[in-house]
Amino acid sequence: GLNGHGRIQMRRYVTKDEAPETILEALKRPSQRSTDKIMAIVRPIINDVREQGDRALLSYTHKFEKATSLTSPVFKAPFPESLMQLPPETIEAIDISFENIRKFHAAQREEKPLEVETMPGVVCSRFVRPIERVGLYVPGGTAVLPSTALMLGVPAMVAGCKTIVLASPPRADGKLTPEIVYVAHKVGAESIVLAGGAQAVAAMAHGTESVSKVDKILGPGNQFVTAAKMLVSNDTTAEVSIDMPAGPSEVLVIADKTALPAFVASDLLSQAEHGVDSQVVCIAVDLSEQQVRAIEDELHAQATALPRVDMVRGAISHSVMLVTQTLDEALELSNAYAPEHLILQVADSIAVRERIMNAGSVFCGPWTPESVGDYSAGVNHSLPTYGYAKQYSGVNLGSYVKHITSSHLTAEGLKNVGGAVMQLAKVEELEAHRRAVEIRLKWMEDNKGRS
Ligand code: HSO
Ligand code: ZN
Repeated sequence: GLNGHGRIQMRRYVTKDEAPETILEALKRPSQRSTDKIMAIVRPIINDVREQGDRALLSYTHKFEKATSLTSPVFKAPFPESLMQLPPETIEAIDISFENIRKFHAAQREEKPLEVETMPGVVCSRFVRPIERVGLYVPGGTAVLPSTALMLGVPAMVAGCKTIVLASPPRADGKLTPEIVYVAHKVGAESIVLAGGAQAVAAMAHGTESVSKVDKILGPGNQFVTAAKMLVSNDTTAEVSIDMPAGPSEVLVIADKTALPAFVASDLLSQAEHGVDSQVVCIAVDLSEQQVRAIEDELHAQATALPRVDMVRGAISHSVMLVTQTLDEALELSNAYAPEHLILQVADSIAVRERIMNAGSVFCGPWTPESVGDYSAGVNHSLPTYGYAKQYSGVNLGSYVKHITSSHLTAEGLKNVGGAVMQLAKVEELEAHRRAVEIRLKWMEDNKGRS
């Protein structure tokens, strides 16, 4: 159970004493509820919202969020000031974070189109356009997450998306967290959908009487939200894409002898408090029994003093401490695990970072707790989990745009490349393709000297 009172401690393995399979097994993510079961729950919800629109959306919100007083599922901008009343210190914190996230994502813009002359007279180019309408899902649940609204909304604004729809489950009193409304206002959101779960995803994917249909849905969520995103993105009638599959949050900390046990423990705990299904991993490089103990003691002491100690207990119960002999071994394990967040509390963290192949976001050195990236440094916190850092990037400016390529040939260019085109068309027996070149080359021949 979650309410135990025993010592809060990760399972510990000394890698040289174990078979490699044991270590890989220990690094397995906790298994998720079967996707089939989740899909079976989510599918009828999506169908209801698609067919019944607002009526279904509202009734699911009444049922799941207990927000029975809610009579409309959407707030349209401009949002009234009364919905964003906040203490000045919160406004200031949001403003600082907003500005840093804006700066870092604005720097990801490609200022001018890419242009390459592949052969004389054959010019290939590529340019960027924003995705027109995006739907940003901000989870509710055990914590309010205005920071997630920032991480999803600011890059959408920077990219120039025309319609930004934000969805988040309302509180039981039917209201929305004022911080989220303030962020929605700052990023220029068109509307806020007061709904969560599969029903919110369905509403943005298909559109309802009052919810604008979007072209892409981004943002983290529980297994129902993730399943719904997967279903709508596979449904050709929805014409919508998604950012990436999402799983529970994770952190991996690599600590060597230079690391302070108290700092290491604090980073492990800031991830563990997200939820009982969070996973945290600590790789201790060449630490003595006493040094490993020091981290474990700190973990227990700091954990028991936390308000969310029950979450922490759950998370730590399936988390691991690995003690390796070398940094090489630690990096190999970390790259195999592909953590969402990787914290390097090692000597010369910047040099070590060069050797990271798989991770969502890397935090370097003793003065860079994950929390700074979660909120305010400027990097994005919407990152690939569950090992997907092997093939996915976290949310970034590129998540909100698409690239269009273009080619422009001169007559000279067509002469230069036309032979290759005609030959390949011949190989593929696509005669119309071949003739589209031939007819032009012939025209040039016939009109020689005339222009
Ligand atoms: N660490 C979380 C993001 C977050 N932390 C939001 C605090 N608020 C997942 O990357
Ligand atoms: Zn966090």
